Amino acid sequence: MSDPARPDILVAAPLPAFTMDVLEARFTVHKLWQGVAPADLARVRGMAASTLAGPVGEALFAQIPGLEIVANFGVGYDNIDMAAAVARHLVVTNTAGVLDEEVADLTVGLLLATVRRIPAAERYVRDGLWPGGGFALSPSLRGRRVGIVGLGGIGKAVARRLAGFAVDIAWYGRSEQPDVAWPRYPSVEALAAACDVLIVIVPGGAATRHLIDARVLAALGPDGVLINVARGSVVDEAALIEALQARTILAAGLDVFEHEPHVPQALLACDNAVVLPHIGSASLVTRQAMGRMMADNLTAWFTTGRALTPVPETRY
Ligand code: 8YV
Repeated sequence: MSDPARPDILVAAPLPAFTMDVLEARFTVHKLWQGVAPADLARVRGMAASTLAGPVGEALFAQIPGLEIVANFGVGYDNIDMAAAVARHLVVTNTAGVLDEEVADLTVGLLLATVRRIPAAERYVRDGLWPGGGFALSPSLRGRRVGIVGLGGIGKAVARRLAGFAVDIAWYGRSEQPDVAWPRYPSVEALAAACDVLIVIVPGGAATRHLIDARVLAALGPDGVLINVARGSVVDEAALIEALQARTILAAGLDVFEHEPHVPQALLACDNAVVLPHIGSASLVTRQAMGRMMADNLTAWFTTGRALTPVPETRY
C-alpha cells in the first residue's frame, strides 16, 4: 500500500548518508542496489539519480510505469538519457545554483596549484628536499589570458574570481550573452589560440564529447595550461596525455576523467599534471545543500505539480 503522505521513490545508487536521511524522512524509499520487487516499482513516482550512480535510461524507466520525475544529485545530468526521459514526458531536475561558488573556488585553487606547482612543492618539503636547495622556479599566472569554455553559472563564478587576479578573461559558449563584457570567441580553437589558460566548464554529453581535442591543445600552445572541472568526456584524454608528454602544452589541472574513478597510468606519470578525484562540489556544506535541493524538487513536484529546477529540456 502506498502512503499518499510519503510518495514512493527509487534511489538509483547510494547517496551520502545525510541525503538518504532527508529522503527517508519524507518519502517511502526503495533502494535499487538492494533489489526492488516489481510490486514496489509499480508504486514508484519519483527517482533520485546521481552522476555517481552511472547512467539511467529507458531500461530502468520501462520498469517504472508510474515514474513522473527524476531528481538528479548534481548540476550536470549527462548520466540521464534525456531522449528517453523526454519521450516519457518525465520531469528531470538538477541542483542548479547551489554548487556554483564551491566549484568556482576549487577551479581557481586547481589553476593556482597547476601553474605554481603547489602539490609538487608540498611534496618537496615532505620529502625533506628543501635543505638541499630551493624548489625550482615555477611558471606564473602573471600576464596570462584566461579563456573560459562555457560561461554558465559556474563559468561566471570563476570569471568573477579571476577578475580579482589581474588576468585578461575571454570565453567561448554556444550562445551570445549580450550582458557579458568579456570578449567571446567564435570557436574553442580560436579561444585557445588567443589564450594561454583554458578552463573547461561546459555540460558533458554527446554534444561536447572531445570538444577539447588535439587541434585545440595545439592551438593552446607550449605555454598553455588546461583546467578541466567539467566532465572527463569533454577532453580527448589520449590527445591530452600526448600533449603533456611531448610538452606541446605546459600543464593540465584535472578534476574529472574519461573513465572515473580510473586515471590512466600515463597521465599519473606526467609531472606537469595535477589530478584531483572529482571534488569540485565535494564539501560537506555543499553536498548537504545539493541533497536538500534534490529532495525539495521531489517534494515540490509531489505537492504542487511543479518542480523547482527542471532542466531546460523538460520545462514542458
Ligand atoms: C558531483 C558534479 O560530482 O554537479 C555535478 O555535475 O559533477 C558534482 O557536483 C556529482 O553531482 C555527484 O553526483
